[in-house]
Amino acid sequence: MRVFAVFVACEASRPVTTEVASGAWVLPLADGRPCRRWQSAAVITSPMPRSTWFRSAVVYQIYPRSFADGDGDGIGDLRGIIDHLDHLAELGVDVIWLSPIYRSPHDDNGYDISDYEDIDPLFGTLADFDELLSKVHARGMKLVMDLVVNHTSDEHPWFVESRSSRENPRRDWYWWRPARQGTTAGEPGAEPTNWGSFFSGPAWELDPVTGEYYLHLFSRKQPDLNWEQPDVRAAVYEMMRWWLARGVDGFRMDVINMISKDTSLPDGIVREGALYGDGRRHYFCGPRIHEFVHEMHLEVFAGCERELITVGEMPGVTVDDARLFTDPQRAELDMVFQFEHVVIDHGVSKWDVQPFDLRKLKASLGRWQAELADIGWNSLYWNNHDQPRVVSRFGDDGVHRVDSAKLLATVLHLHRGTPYVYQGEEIGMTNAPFATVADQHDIEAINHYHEAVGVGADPEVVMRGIRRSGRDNARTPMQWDAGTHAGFTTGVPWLAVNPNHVEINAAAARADPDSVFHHYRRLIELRHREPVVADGDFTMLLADHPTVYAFTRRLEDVELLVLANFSSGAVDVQLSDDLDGGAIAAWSASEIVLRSGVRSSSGHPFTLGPWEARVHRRVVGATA
Ligand code: TEU
Repeated sequence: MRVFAVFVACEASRPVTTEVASGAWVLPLADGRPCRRWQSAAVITSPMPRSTWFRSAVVYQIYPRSFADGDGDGIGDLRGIIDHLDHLAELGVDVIWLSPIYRSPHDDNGYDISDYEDIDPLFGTLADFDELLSKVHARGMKLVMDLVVNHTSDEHPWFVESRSSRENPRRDWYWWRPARQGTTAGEPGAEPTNWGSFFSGPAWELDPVTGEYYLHLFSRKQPDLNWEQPDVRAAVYEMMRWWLARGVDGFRMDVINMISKDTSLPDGIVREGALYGDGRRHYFCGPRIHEFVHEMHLEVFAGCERELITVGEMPGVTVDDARLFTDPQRAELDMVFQFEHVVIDHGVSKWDVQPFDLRKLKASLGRWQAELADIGWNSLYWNNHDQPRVVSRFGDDGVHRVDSAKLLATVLHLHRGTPYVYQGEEIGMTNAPFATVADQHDIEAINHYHEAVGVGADPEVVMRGIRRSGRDNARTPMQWDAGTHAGFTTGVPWLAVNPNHVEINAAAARADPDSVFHHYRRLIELRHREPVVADGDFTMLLADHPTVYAFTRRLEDVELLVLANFSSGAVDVQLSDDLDGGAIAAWSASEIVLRSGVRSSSGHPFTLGPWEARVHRRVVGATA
């Protein structure tokens, strides 16, 4: 780590920047002699340029509650993860991201934390965690924690103190405001702003003890921290350093682009038919967001010489924002999770599902590839614990389930960026057949259901939206085998296992060399083997084709051509007008390094069968 001292000896003088040994005591020199009259000094550490190891890495996300239950209580835990590390080692992933395992009342399944430095007994103990970490490292993998610091649980001691009285020293660790002027606290519309919460209802909760409202962008049991308060930031950085010192390899940062709010707290626009104002423009990438994220980098990561990874979850982030957040020169984050490609089938809301349009998907992903080509870095994902299963969403979870699952993997993993595999995606798990709201566990869907039906919506229509978009689709227990409860637990699962586990399960997939599981294993191998996959330039082809996703990757003289047919019918791919002529000739001699799906019998080199995907490789200039 390099350390620079910047001294301003006196007003007139130009600041003096001197590189010094880290940790050394220094005194400014004026005219060569120690000078005691210096006015101000700043020590800046220009962080070491961070290694970009993550570019050829693949991350596997575990949702501990649903991964594997080691003690039979029906809820997944750390023991269950330890018992299944071989599954991940065989898949070949490099990093494991754990959704929250900290002490929590589980109002939002752990994204409401009451103690950042302890493991929830549901999941195990700190000793179990250390055992897991050492076994992950022993297999050459890394482990990333989920950092949830936009909000805490309302049972976190910080909030318990803060709500205790208006004079409490931690009062401004959260956002407290009196009722809107001219209103009486508790009346509808008396909330300080008209913002709606992501989990339905207003984003402000009146606290009877002090008669003031506190802000909660998510559930009322998830009060937002006030990052304007430097002590809040210092406490968060200290907690992060504590986990780094314990050996973790980085953080996935929950809604991190919401930590800076417009402190004047203006009302949001009320869209037609909406119950509340849309406050997002007042807290998505707020005024001090880059300052906070950079400060976090300097305070937590700059001093750490281990290879770490940081990814910020950022609903609503734009490519321009992402270029700033992920530009290594700016020392902020390695990558962000953007949401554009996971809202392309959203109508007025996520519950109003629109038909899938491949051109829209290509337009969005193509733009992120192009815009982060020269600066920054992309994350690549279809699934996580908040999104419905991609094979049911953009693929075909019926007769073409296996082929469409493989195709979706090929398309995603061959883009330029770091791929994320969500548990169950590697065996082609699908959305679940939820009948009624009683089958739901997720606070977002349950609150939405009651709010919508409460204002007269048809319950079946609301349930249809939840079946398509609900987060519980991603949270049904991992399907390990065809046995009772899919081998997830010897107890009663907290959420029903998808009945299709009889067919779709890890044991069957690992035993079948042609399964989705082994396709993912080959894709990950390809990324580890071929530098063009990690670093090759991306060029979109056939952007307007309604069912074919086609692009090239090029690094020096190695080029890949990826072709994927997002339909159940065969399709002829006309490439020539996209490449410098003679495309067919140029590629038909190429080697196919990965293929999945039904080959077309047409014999035309570029006819793709239903849900067929291919990866061609050629060395440019090499003659056949
Ligand atoms: O998600 C933030 C977020 O954008 C989602 O809540 C999203 O709005 C919704 O689920 C998509 O429909 C993060 C976590 O990933 C999520 O699980 C938490 O519920 C949320 O933050 C609050 O911590």
